[in-house]
Amino acid sequence: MTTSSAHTPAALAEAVRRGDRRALARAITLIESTRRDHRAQADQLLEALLPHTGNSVRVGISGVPGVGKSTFIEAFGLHVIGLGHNVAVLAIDPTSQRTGGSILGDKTRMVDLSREANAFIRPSPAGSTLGGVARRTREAMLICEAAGFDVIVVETVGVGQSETAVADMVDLFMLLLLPAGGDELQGIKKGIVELADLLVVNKADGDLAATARHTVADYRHALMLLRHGDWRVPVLSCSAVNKAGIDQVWTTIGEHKAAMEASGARVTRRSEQARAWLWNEIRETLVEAFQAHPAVRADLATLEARVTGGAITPTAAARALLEKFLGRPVE
Ligand SMILES: Nc1nc2c(ncn2[C@@H]2O[C@H](COP(=O)(O)OP(=O)(O)OP(=O)(O)O)[C@@H](O)[C@H]2O)c(=O)[nH]1
Ligand SMILES: [Mg+2]
Repeated sequence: MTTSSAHTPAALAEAVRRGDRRALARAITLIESTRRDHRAQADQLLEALLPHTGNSVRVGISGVPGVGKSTFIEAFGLHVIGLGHNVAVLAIDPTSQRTGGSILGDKTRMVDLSREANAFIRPSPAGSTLGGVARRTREAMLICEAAGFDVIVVETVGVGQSETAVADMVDLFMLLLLPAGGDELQGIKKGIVELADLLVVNKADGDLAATARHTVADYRHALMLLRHGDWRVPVLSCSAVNKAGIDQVWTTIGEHKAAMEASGARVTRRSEQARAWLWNEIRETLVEAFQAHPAVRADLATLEARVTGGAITPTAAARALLEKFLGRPVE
């Protein structure tokens, strides 16, 4: 990224708003960069785009590996594009570094969707912390909105903390389920089902159709009392491969949007998310500054070793390091 006039944040923002695909990809690359000068440009870009964000349905999708997320998102994306929408698919995958591949590294499996002019698919950014990855995905979501995408899908793999990060940035968090027994049998981590605004049992086809019906009934029974405000969490089924039941998922997302708008919950949820985002930024930035501080760096390894060796308490070590960082005694 250069700072020649054609590439100033203001010019880039304009190009993004015009719907220029290369500008969109470049803008996301800019916000993903960890270089300090890029960060300053990214902040200017986001500031210019911010007034043009917010006009989308933000949907989070999670589910254990193999549940059919990619297949579902392709069918869902094509359905929604058929109705005249523009769909952006983003991903949060904190595991991608370890496995060396990204959640949408299998982008090729969304062949039909990636060929659509009204679709934009972006793999998960690399990152060392979930907070860092989530921050960039959230900003990518805003950029896509400014570029005119009115349906944003944020995908994450259902194996841990990332579901919370996704639920914290979308209007509706949807969990895909397998036609099988309860949460544990499905490999769903505790607490994840409670995050969901919508449950969808996928693979309701062929030999699995009957099991899918039972799974729907079981979850409906188990979730009888689960409400998010006035919203009672629906349990649906679909077959992503047969593209069956996808329309009902989209209709339900529309009902959720209408209900949230009518009650004011959508505005509240988004402003609470913005507040939480502010505090995440403060925490992330503080920790980065702390770790980069020369006096802290000089002593960090030694103090860490003394803590793990049991020679000093974590509290005392933290205090000693914080005093170096702040340059004054800590109360
Ligand atoms: N029978 C049936 N199979 C499906 C359906 N949806 C997906 N599958 C199959 O399930 C397998 C996994 O599907 P994916 O879409 O790759 O699942 P995923 O959740 O994206 O998996 P990861 O990317 O590994 O987390 C593939 O073999 C799909 O063909 C469905 O509706 N019915
Ligand atoms: Mg997948």
